[in-house]
Amino acid sequence: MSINLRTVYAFAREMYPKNSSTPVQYGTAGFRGRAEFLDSVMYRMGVLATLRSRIRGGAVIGVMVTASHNPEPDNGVKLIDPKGEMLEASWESIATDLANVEDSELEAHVAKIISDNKIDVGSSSNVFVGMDNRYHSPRLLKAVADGVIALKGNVREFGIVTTPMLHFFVVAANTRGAYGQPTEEGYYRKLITAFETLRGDKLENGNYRNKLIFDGANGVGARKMLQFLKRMHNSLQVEVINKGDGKINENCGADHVKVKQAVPIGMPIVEPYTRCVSVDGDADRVVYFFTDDAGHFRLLDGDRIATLVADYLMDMLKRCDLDLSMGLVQTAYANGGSTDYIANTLKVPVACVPTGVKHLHHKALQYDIGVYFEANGHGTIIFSDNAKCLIKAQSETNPNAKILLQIIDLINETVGDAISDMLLVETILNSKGWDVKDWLATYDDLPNLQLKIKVQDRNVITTTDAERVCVTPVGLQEAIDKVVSNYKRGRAFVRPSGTEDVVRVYAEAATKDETESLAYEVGNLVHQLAGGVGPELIH
Ligand code: G16
Repeated sequence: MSINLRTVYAFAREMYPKNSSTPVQYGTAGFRGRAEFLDSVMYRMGVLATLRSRIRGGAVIGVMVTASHNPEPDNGVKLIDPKGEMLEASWESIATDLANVEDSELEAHVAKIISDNKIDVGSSSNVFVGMDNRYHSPRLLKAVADGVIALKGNVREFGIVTTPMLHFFVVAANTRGAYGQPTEEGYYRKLITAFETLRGDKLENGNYRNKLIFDGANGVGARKMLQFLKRMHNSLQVEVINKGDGKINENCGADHVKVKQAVPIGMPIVEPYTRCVSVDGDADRVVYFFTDDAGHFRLLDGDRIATLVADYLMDMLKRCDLDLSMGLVQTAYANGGSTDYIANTLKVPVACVPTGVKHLHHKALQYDIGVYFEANGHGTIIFSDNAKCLIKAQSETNPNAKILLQIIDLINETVGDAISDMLLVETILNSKGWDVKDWLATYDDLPNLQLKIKVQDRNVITTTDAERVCVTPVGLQEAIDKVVSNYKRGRAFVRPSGTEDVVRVYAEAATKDETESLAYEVGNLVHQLAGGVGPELIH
């Protein structure tokens, strides 16, 4: 196959010219920003995915058009490597450079990527693309597809899917069906079969009730949850809210519920302690919440899911008589209460890494069973090949190992998957006979608060030690330390967001009032020392 790189430039000039001179950067989860400036980035990521597939011997690469938890005017793109992981770190800078070159330099730049990486441009290339339900996503998806076509790659469009569905399709295709069938039906079938086999006819148990409210954030997660329900055999009663009538993520969804610590818009009046779930705009994160009988909002976030799952899996390993290493991976956002519980009660090794699923996933691969969750509800569990082999062998004689095999099938190991995670939580709560009260009673969260600070250039903030220590601007960390030392059980850190143009502040302390005061003190320090813009600190 002969490829004329002139085509890459011609397409760009005619259809996807670069319309912004503001540099863009491959951030926490790919590129993100206002949709009107992303056409050229999308086209170029189609080009890059095609090259990436070629360098990986024609394995499928995924490109997901989504801005996940961001507001409606934003969009973005996440690249998925052949094993379902986020794009390899060394290619992030290649992606950033490619996204920023001028149109006139594009042809030469692509030629350089090809020669630097010794890519055989005549070889086959396969790219899967999917999108969320933002109104600008179809336009941007077409730009990605044209990028693939410009380099004569094969493109398969999946339309509107959740991010974790696309990860699933990529891995299913690259394992030639061993992981599942690379179709929507294949995805539903695998998860529903595992869930319903685990549940059997025991729909309720102890304090567990078979009913929940599902906040779909007006995103693709709502649509797909409805598809799940159509195919399930009444094994779970779910009332879906925020199905798509309002704006994506606006006053609803996992990010809103977690950060604002408040119920989403559109909540029906429900009995106290009713289990409620919120997912984000592309359904790769999930948090639980409920309102108690005093009308107080209570959150069960990613830390809670991680501890519930780790506890359950440890118990299952004992029942299976298997000695496998298990580790739990968190980020600096993990509540101090959860970290104490994991280390001192569960006695599971716990690691802290920088924000971003790519970091957590990478670390979790070091264990036989790696449980990773960000506090915002983004996470999954991964089982090594060794663990899977041992569990399979044990399942010949041990019924618990059979259950564990179904649990593995229920989990989307490729990436955090809100619906799969929710089905897993439901399975565990059911098996324990727990309601949300029992779950919440496992440990106490420290009160915590997040703020967003607008600054001129968020990159003036740099961090180390898994983002817990701020390196620049010089003097900021000393000032934070001084403030924190005045608060009982106080902890705070600051970091630039990799998905929004803000600096994030996290604070926790012994009481709610102290937490608020600490967060605002640290927020003011950022505002003063890191070039704050505008008067307010945004909660
Ligand atoms: C993405 C990443 C998450 C990260 C979140 C916020 O989530 O996948 O790992 O926690 O962004 O990142 P930041 O604080 O850097 O803005 P999503 O759900 O938006 O794709």
